[in-house]
Amino acid sequence: MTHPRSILLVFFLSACLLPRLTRAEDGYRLWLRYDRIDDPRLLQEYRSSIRGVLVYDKSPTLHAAANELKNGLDGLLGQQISFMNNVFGWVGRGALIIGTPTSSPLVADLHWTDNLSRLGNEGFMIRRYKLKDQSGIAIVANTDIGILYGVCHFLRLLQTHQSLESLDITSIPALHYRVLDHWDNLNRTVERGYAGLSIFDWWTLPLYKDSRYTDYARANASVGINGSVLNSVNASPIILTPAWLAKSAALADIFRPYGIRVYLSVNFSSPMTIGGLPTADPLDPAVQAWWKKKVDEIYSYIPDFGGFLVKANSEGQPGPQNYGRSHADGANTLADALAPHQGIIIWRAFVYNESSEDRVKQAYDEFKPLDGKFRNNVLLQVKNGPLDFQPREPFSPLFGAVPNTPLMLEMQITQEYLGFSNHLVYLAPLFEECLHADTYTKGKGTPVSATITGMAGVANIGNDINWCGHPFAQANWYAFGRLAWCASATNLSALIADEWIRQTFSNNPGVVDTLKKMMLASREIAVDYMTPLGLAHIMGYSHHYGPAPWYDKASRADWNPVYFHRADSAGLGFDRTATGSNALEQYAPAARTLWADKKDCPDNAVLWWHHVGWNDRLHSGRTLWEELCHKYYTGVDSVRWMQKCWDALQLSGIDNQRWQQVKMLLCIQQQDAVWWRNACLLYFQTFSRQPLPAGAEQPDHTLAYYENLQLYYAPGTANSGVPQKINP
Ligand code: GCV
Repeated sequence: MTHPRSILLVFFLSACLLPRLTRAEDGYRLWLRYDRIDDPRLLQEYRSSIRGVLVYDKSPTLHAAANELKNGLDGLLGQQISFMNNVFGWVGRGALIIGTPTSSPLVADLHWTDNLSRLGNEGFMIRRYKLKDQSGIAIVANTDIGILYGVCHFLRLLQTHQSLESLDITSIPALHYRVLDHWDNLNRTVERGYAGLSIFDWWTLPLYKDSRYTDYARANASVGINGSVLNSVNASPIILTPAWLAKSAALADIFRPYGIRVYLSVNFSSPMTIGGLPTADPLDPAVQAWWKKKVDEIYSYIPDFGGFLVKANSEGQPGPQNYGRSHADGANTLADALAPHQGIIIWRAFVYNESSEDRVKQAYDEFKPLDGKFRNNVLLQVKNGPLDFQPREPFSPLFGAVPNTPLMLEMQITQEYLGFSNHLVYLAPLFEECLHADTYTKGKGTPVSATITGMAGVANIGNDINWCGHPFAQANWYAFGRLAWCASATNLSALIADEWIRQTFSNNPGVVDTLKKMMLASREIAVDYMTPLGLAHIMGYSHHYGPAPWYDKASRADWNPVYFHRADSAGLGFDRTATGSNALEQYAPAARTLWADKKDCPDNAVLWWHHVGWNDRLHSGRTLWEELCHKYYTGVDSVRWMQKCWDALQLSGIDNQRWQQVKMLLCIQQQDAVWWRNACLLYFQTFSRQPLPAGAEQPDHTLAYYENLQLYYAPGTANSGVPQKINP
């Protein structure tokens, strides 16, 4: 018989151990986790610095800020914090004051007018104050949304265990537009989405307002995202019908207090498909009148509607060229309809036709001559690289090349070409590589970040419980927002990873250190096992998941991997210099010098710019073939290193649920990295005719095996959802 004392002991031990071993954490809270601070000294410091909050939450936005602060402080400090609304009242020691000089007489009493004038409409300050012989912390801004951003930042300081001793923070967004682009279809499939269905449940909107919409808005506001394009750029005209406008309006109402404006992607043929007109010619007066009327109608539903995002004459989408008109003609007609309401047009520059011209040159050729021909409320949205969101590609030559046209930089947060939501790839280094690349368009020191007005990120969000599929994919949403806010600052990837880890996983220095190392290395690791040395677009046709460098069956040449790598018996790579397609010429002369000479070109870009002989030596000292093998093998080894790092964290305090998830996902990543390495090396070996490194792990299958692997899509979901591998 069990002795009652041993039962007690079991209870006691389970109470101590269970939270450590089995505490469940499904990832829903993202980085907005407000668990009680477990460092007693810090908890004490925070509790004595924040004894109460004075806030005048008269507006929905201030109300949202106060709510966030209350949830955050109650959770982090492990006690109820009193919130007071008294306008003229008491300021006690440790009172946290939040407000604008117009809404709060206390803030006006601080006399920080000079500093406030620098903050603009969205910036904030967090500082220590002295008032009526009392001292404390104040979060101030010129606007209510500035206050919400300041509150979120303040909570982040607490979540990441920063000292509040000598606070003096001024933060102003670097870019005006910080927008998420959803590629969500109206049937809730998500183009290039790998985290379930769309979070926007169009069937139950507008009456059913899922609390998830508010959590989405909170998460975005916490990193300063201020716009959301609700539907895919491959847009259904239905989005502009009254029933769907009512649904979008319901979302806009929920997002408004959080500073998020709603935008819609529109189909250029809408005047025909839902308007019943015989044409969508942008210069036809009836078409122009239709757009004006439609836009007026939209503003009757959504008074602060942001505007339209348009993919025109690209990948089968209709556009002005269907009627012999230019992109400027098309954009300007829509812009004229939006201008009276202060709406904008975001016109995408992602265009390429079936032509003999190098695909990466086409967007520049099309849009450069149109510089200065767009209305003031048109922005051109340019992908980070001239091709299509590859693991690595140079910045697009359009940055800095159209000085009279405001630009949005489009990044892909969803990992279409980077292992979907199966692979751990932290994208901040990729985003930063583009933001800080020197275009030289106004002389040395003209980074991409200095040529843009906004940033758009193709969202990686779905209705999976943890929003993004892979627990680490949340970091890419987070990093996008933080980088869009601070676009001109450099070396932020580590800092942002640090913040995200502390908020999402743990403040334990060992955990932070290990995860940061993994995250910072992960993008280069993916490049190594997928597309090293400047290779690009050698993923499987259409789904873009695994390797298929051999593929040449697409209906268009520039959809085939063989078009991009140009392997032959002499060597590998696409000559884009003057002896080849001369895409190089589209860059400023000083930028070209980085890549022009094969001998000087950095190894990581050499196959993008040059056709390199198999036995040519690279900067590493190895021949091209040796270096290619080295990179693919290093990629696999590095994924195994990530697995070891992760395994070592099992008892570090990371919850078991997410620890198990990531462990299994890393197994998939390891398996896929081996697949990439074996398939690519076996294929390129048919051209190099050289052996794989002696003593290295040999492929466990033949090239024919890899070439015949079938990937299966669920019917009707092409480009959305994860393909299944079927062995031949
Ligand atoms: C929305 C790539 C993707 C397409 C995407 C397109 C675009 O080609 O594969 O799914 O379509 O980019 O950005 O418009």
